[in-house]
Amino acid sequence: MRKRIPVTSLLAAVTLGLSTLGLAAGAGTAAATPPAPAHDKQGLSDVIPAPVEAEADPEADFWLSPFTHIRTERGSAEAREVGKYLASTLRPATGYPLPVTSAKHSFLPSISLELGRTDPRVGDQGYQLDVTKRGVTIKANTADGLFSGVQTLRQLLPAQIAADSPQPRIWTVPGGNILDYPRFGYRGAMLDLARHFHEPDEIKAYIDQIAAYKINYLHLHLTDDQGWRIQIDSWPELTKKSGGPGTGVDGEGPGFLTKAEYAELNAYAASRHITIIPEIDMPGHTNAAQHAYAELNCDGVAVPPRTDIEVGYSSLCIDSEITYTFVEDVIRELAEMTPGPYLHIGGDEAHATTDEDYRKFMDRVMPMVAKYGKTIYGWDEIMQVDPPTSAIGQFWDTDGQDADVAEAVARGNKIVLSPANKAYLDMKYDESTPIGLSWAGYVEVRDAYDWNPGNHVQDVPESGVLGVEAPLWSETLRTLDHIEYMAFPRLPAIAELGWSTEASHDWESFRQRLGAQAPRWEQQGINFYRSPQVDWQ
Ligand code: TNX
Repeated sequence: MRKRIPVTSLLAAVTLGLSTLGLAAGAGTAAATPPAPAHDKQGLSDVIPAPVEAEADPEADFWLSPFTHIRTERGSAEAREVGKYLASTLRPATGYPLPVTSAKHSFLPSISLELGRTDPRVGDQGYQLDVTKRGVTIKANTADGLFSGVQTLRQLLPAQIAADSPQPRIWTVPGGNILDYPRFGYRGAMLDLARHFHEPDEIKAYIDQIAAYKINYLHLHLTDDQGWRIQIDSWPELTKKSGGPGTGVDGEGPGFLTKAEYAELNAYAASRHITIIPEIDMPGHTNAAQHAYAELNCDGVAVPPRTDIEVGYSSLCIDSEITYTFVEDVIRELAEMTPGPYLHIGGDEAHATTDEDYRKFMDRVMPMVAKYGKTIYGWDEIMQVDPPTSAIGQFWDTDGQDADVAEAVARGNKIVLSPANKAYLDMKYDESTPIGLSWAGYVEVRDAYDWNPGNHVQDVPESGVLGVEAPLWSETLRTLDHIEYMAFPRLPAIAELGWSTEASHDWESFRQRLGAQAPRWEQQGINFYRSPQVDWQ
């Protein structure tokens, strides 16, 4: 019966809150037991990624109400931003005002975001979340940690919290406490803007989706044979000739990011505690640049544009000085516009460059990255040329071994794991998947989940692993719907591998929790793949 009350205004929401919560007798005490259907309450551990420790207390459930306020630490602008973000995610579905304040109204129920005074295990990304009848307290040492705690809280609320208009219902947060922190500091996703450009709004939508699973890096593959997708002022033909109409696979992926759009994306990502990593792929995958500028070709003749999906045929001209002027200009401008610490220089599949030339090229280019204040990041091939130990290698092999990578790690380099047969979100799920590629095999949800980043690469100990990343190449992808279909549900699998403990790794548990995410994705209109391996709710 209660469900028939149309809640379209705050007033109605207040009325609903009062009557269903028994708050007329005293705000904040929430002593009455609301008649919420029991199955509708989330379990304290029904979270992806699985939390390190969760102890439920069924006597301590908290109900969001029209009186709930969000309290953040006085003096921390960052914590306040997290509070405002939390309020903005909870207001549409609840219709509650949820004011963000730094004042202590101890008589009002609150969600409190506090910095410091944590268990030592919390570190710089973890958090503690305590739910009692009187409120929710999230404690962390950093705003990143608070933001992660907020993502957990969102998942602890019923799925309808993702709706974009007020829902007449009771908003139960299950009682108890959680202590949580990541196994790996780096949990990434990658979008390929070169094969098909994705508009800034689509990228922002993806940022919101991945942030919900505690992904904290977004790698943008900005250049490749088919397109150049980032404005570079000193080489304007790059985007003029290789970023416009007719560029991309089948000539159907036009577009590029202006510097203003790139800055805005970085700011948006930062508001979701995600760091953007830009990639300029070289010395191969460079046809778009060599089409835009004749002088980047050894014979001085511009190459025709390419709209097919071949790889490994292009190479910058290694012995020509103008190549290094070009590369330094691009690295300088990119470093200037990138707040994050990493600059990805690609380095993969340089089959048209000899090994000797590859080394010559990298020996000149890698110091440029350091010169402009960034950390070198590249596909695992860069590990062949003895990069400085600060350089990060992105492992994408399918056979779990690479002697150059193991040697680099032994010297002190760290790697990020993106094995193509596990973590590539552009691989088809099975033979019937309408989009995607299959050169690394089919990757069903269980394939994406059932591996261990800590021992995946032969002779690489867990201490050599910075984290995991799920790349999404765009040869066959055009739209946000396509991105979502390939990322969901595999992206949450990779996110869990990056965050949760090895001891908690359990396919049965994961597939249960994954199935329970479906109503949330439906509320958000996420176009996900209903894998037959999962019982979708
Ligand atoms: C390999 S893996 C590539 C990309 C393709 C991708 C398609 C790697 C570093 N390079 O150029 O887009 O496969 O799955």
